[in-house]
Amino acid sequence: MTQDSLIQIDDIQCDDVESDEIECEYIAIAQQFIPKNRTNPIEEVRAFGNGNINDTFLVTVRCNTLENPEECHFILQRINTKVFQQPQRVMQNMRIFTEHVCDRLQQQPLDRRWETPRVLHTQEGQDYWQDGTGACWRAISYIPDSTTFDTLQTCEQAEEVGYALGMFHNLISDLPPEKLADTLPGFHITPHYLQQYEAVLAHPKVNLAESAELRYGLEFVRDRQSWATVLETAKAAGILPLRLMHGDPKVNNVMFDHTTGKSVGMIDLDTVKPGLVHYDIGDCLRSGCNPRGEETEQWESVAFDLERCQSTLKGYLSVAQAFLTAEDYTYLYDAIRLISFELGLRFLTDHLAGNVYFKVKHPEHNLIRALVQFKLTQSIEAQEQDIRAMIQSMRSLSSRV
Ligand code: GN1
Ligand code: MG
Repeated sequence: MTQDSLIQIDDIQCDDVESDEIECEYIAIAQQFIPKNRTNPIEEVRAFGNGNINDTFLVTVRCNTLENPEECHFILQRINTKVFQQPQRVMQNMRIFTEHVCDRLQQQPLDRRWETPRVLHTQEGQDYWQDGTGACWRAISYIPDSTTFDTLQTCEQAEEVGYALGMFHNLISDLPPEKLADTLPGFHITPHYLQQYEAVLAHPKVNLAESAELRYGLEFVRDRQSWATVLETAKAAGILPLRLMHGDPKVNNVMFDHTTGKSVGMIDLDTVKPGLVHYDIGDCLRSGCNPRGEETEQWESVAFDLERCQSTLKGYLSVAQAFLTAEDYTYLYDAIRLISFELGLRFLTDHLAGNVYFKVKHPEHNLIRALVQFKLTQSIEAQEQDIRAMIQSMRSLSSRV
């Protein structure tokens, strides 16, 4: 917890916990989300996960053995309002989404565990809370007995990730896209990222000749600019329909049950909004089929794993073949290639802009991240025929298209 995240609160109540002053500030914030009639003290607030945008904490509340384990922890997040400039819209989307999915599951229960994170209200009944500095905080229920993985170890896990995304899309396939607001205009619109890149490139914060790595990145983007409009062109032509999407279905946003090892839900719902399911499929595969993970320093050895791709698509299509059209299949290969390229482009732009969007641990962090995604894209391109053949054979197994 950093000094610059100190918050002004008058009545901090943490006499009965052993905590330093800063933790005490966080406890006071977490307290805002505990109903007034619940007297259980907060035991701990600690940093949680590896998010690149929001700050996330796990709150532990003292519980007795009779209490529902779900009540013993919750997730506290400081919303990055430079990125999500209208947090009320984010929260409104989450509420509409959650209500819809809960209703659906009540009417058509699944034969396996599936959880949806709930928004917890403040003591005043609001779905987020602003502290004295204007920072925006929200709380979300914690899915008990579950865990996430930054990289996948097995094809079974890859299939479970695919199933989770398919189930997620299935559960919102009957919620009209216009019911949800656009919480992040331009998100996953590749031509928009190319425009930002060009603008930053005209006034870079780094020396463009600084390294061979940077030159590789710049050339990589230059050679693919004309193709990068592929999904937006298909969307504008009405070939690919606007649907609701998760927006950030990387593998560590899929929760796995501790005991069964099965996926039980998807978290990080900030970017659930109208878009293309292709953005999600591409994002899920660029994340799950890179065994080294997106944070590796060994970017030169990054490769796209075809077996995991097959398992993920198998899991996804086991649910999604019910709603995918023939055109949807046609664009799957481009989606896989595009979203890894797009993320590389976003990281590279942020490097050139002086690291203003994604959190970084060192000045070259975004450059290395960009190279990881570009190497992955290159590996996808080298396996194009195999990936297309795999998609074709899975498509012919589906009776509909
Ligand atoms: C960001 O904050 P996080 O890690 O959930 C980003 C995603 C990227 C991801 C890459 C709103 O997500 O688009 O794929 O980093 N989210 C936003 O790790 O830009
Ligand atoms: Mg996210």
